[in-house]
Amino acid sequence: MDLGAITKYSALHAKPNGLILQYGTAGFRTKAEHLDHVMFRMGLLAVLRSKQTKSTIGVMVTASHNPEEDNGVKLVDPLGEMLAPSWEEHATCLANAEEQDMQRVLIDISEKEAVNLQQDAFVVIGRDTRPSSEKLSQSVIDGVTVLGGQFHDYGLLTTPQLHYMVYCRNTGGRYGKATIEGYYQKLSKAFVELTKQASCSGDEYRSLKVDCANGIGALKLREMEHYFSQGLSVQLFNDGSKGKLNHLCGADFVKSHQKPPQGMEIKSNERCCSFDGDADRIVYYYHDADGHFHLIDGDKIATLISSFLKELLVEIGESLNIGVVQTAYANGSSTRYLEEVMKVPVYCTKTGVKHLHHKAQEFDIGVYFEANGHGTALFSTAVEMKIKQSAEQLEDKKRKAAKMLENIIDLFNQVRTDGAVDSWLPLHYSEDGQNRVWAAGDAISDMLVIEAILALKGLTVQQWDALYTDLPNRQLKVQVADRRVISTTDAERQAVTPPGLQEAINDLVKKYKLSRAFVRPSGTEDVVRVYAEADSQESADHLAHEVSLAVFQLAGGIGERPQPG
Ligand code: G16
Repeated sequence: MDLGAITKYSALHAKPNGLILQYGTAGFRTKAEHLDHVMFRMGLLAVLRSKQTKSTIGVMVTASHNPEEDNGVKLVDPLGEMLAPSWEEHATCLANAEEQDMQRVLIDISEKEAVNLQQDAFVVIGRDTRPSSEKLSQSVIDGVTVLGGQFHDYGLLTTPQLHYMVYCRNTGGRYGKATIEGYYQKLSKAFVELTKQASCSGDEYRSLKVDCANGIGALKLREMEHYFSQGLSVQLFNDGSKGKLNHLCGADFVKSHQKPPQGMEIKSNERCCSFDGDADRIVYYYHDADGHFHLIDGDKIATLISSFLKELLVEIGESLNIGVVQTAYANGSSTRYLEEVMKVPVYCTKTGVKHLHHKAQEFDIGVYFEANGHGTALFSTAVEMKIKQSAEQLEDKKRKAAKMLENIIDLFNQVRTDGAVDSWLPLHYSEDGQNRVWAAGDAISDMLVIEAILALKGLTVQQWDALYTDLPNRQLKVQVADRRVISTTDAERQAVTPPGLQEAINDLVKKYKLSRAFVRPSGTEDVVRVYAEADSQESADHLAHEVSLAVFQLAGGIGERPQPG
């Protein structure tokens, strides 16, 4: 370690005195002007992680659904997964070390993690379309180079595309080519193969309107569309040519405001979807003949996918265990439908795909989606092996179903292991010895999976929506002086602190039918999130407002008191 060079460069990326940031739900996020030092230091940390794992590590510069003025950084571990929790702690320590302590923290991490500093390091970098992203990714590069790491800067990418690049590189190209064309070809091939088998291929199934949140999704979908145009034609809106990133559009806006994005004309019963700012989330929606807006969120996406997978397994004659993982935001109706109608076990974890992913790994097939549209399906190595054998051996009808399942696995952007992962990965992290490797939730791949399933099943968007009726719900944000005063338990469904808050919520919930409410500090924005559901929209709105007032009073609200409606 050339400590002199690190000190010199670090001074060029100096930390504002006293600024404290946490590695939150999905990395660091705050106003872009506060992030230069964090980016430089995450470049350093990525080099250490790369040396320790003898693998390529990814650094994505993005603040995803946050406003354009924010930015952030997510680190990607060797198999395309989120950074390991122990390294999240290192990241927080390094980002918050005052200038004079930075070297010591760096050395501490190297010693604690037994990093061989002589080992080569390789880091791949991607960024979203925010005005601040290019400069901030240059700060990452400064951090990488000052520690002697090699790097490849992919420039503009969606977050899932960077995950793809990381595991392509760490699997020596065996999974796919670590290029943007490689990604387009891999997903499109699986999609086109699948949709060829669809008997419903009329225009209704072939066209989709996509709101790209004025973000990176627009650029990438435009580059990709001709690869899959045989099976689907997409019309892009909010493509960044005029509007602001995530402003009045995008998956987060549509989900939390329960209304269509601006800048998109929707005719009745047209199928539409929205990506978020870095294209790792997707939600669907449509207007019915009476002009009412219907949202189809991550819960209904999980239901569609898990029911399709279950049907395929029945056709193949395999009884493998499927589980669905949700968070506290999952609509009560979705949980009931999955458990009571589909007879699928459902589990609830804390917010953040890293938590859902972990739980989903316990099943042969684990489908996990947050209500906000972030999710995917995981297939164990055992499933992949069985399906592969079935695709080769079974009689016609079963073979067809097995082939479909193989294509679905590819389309989920999941690494197919052929059971030989050990021999070609420098390091793997399987906790149960099953060698599972994974794909991140990816709006583009999820969109293609959903479109393929709808076409194969001959389902219209209205029929999909009609699987069950969502309980009316409302999400609100409350500003408090320090959101860390709120701590939670039971997968974030109960508040532990501040004292009295949970009791207040319990009393409020009792006033409404079929009601539920919870609060939690956001891990990506400086707000407390409030969720409420009840038997009518009016009740859900009232309950959410009353809970917001309780948070404001008991958790140190700042600014204007929450207003009704
Ligand atoms: C990130 C995480 C998601 C999480 C969301 C909101 O999404 O990847 O798992 O649901 O933040 O988290 P919070 O409520 O803690 O702010 P994205 O799309 O912004 O990266």
